[in-house]
Amino acid sequence: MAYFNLIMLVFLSAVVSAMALHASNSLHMVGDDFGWRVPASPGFYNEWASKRSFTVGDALLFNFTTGWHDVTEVSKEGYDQCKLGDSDKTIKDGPATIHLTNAGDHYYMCSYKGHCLKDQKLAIHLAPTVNTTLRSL
Ligand SMILES: *[C@@H]1O[C@H](CO)[C@@H](O)[C@H](O)[C@H]1NC(C)=O
Ligand SMILES: *[C@@H]1O[C@H](CO)[C@@H](O)[C@H](O)[C@H]1NC(C)=O
Ligand SMILES: [Cu+2]
Repeated sequence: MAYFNLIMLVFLSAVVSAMALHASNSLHMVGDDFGWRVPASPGFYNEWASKRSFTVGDALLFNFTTGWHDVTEVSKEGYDQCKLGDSDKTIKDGPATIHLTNAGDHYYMCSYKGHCLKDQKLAIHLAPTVNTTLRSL
């Protein structure tokens, strides 16, 4: 009987930690209700980002109308200069969800002419995941 209880306890703690792990993954709506388009003020998206924290396992939702905008992850250089690199992959269909898997700095821009220069671009810092499975044992 005690053995059975122990098994149940291990099982339940596994379920709880799996839930904790899942709950820590958030979907960030880029620009909130404004969505992903040319902002009215420069620095709009980085101001949005500065109020949030991003962790591996999270996702970004770029809400835009297909044919009006797009989104590409670019290098820091590409971000600074508003230029796509040769191997950069543009997502043309909106809304677009991008899953965040590698910790570190990530840069995004719209490739429509002039949009990035008007600050339709975003830089985020992605923190490594906290291993809640390990913590709860
Ligand atoms: C994207 O923006 C449109 C227009 O503002 C809105 O109706 C729609 O609900 C948004 N999509 C998501 C996934 O939030
Ligand atoms: C957390 O750590 C456990 C035990 O080392 C490992 O099995 C599991 O894959 C890790 N989970 C993540 C999300 O890194
Ligand atoms: Cu655009």
